[in-house]
Amino acid sequence: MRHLISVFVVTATLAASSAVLVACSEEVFDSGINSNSDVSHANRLKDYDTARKVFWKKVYPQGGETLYCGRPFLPTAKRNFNIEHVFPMSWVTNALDCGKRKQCRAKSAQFNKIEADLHNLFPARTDVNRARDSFRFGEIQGESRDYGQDCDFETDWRRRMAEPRNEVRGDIARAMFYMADEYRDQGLEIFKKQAQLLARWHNDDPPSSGEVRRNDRIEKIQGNRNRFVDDPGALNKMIEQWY
Ligand SMILES: [Ca+2]
Repeated sequence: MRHLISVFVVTATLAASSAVLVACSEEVFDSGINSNSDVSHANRLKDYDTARKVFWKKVYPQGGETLYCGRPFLPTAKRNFNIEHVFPMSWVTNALDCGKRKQCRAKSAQFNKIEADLHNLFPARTDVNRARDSFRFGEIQGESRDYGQDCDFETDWRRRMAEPRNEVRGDIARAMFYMADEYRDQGLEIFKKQAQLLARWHNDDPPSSGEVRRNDRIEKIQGNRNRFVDDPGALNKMIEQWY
C-alpha cells in the first residue's frame, strides 16, 4: 500500500510540474513578442520551405483570396495558386549582394530568414505572380485587364511596373514598408518615388479587419507584428524621417 501511494505521489508531482512548464512557456511566449524584439527574432522561420508549409494551413486556414485578382480560394483547393513575395526577392539578393536566389539560399542565413518572413507573403495566381516579376508598383493608364475581366491588375513591361487593385494597395504598401523597416540593417530600401506612391496608397486604403486578423495569425507563428497595420500613423512618421 505504501509503495502504491508513493508511485501515485510521484506521478501526480510529475503531471503538476509539466503543467507548470507548459503554462510558463506560453506566458513567456505571449509577453515576449510585444516587448522584446530579440525574443521575436528567436521565433522567426528559418527558411522559405518552412514558411511555405505553414502559410496555407496557418495563415489562411479558412482559405481567402488572392492578392492581385481577389480570386477566392478554399483551404483544400490551391491549384494555380502560389505564394507572392510582395517585396521582391531580387531586390533582397541585390541588397545582400549574395548572388542569385539559389546562391543566397545556400550561403546566407539572413537571406533565408528574410525570404521566409510571412508578413511579406501573399497568395497569388501563379500566372499573375509571374507577371508581376520584380516590377515596382505604379499607376498605369487604362484598364487592359490582361489577366481576365475579373482581375483588376495591369503591368507595363516597358516601364517594369505593376498596378494592383485599389482594395489591396494599402496592404501592399504596409508589407513593403514593413520589410524596408525590419531589414534596414541588411540594406533593404524603397526608392523615394516608390515610397511616395506607397505612402499615398497606405493612406487611401487603411488597414481592414482582415488585415488585422492576418497580423494576429502571423504573430502566433513567427512572433512579431507588422506595426503599420496596428498603427498607421507610425508609417507616416517613419517616412517623414527617412525621405
Ligand atoms: Ca485594403
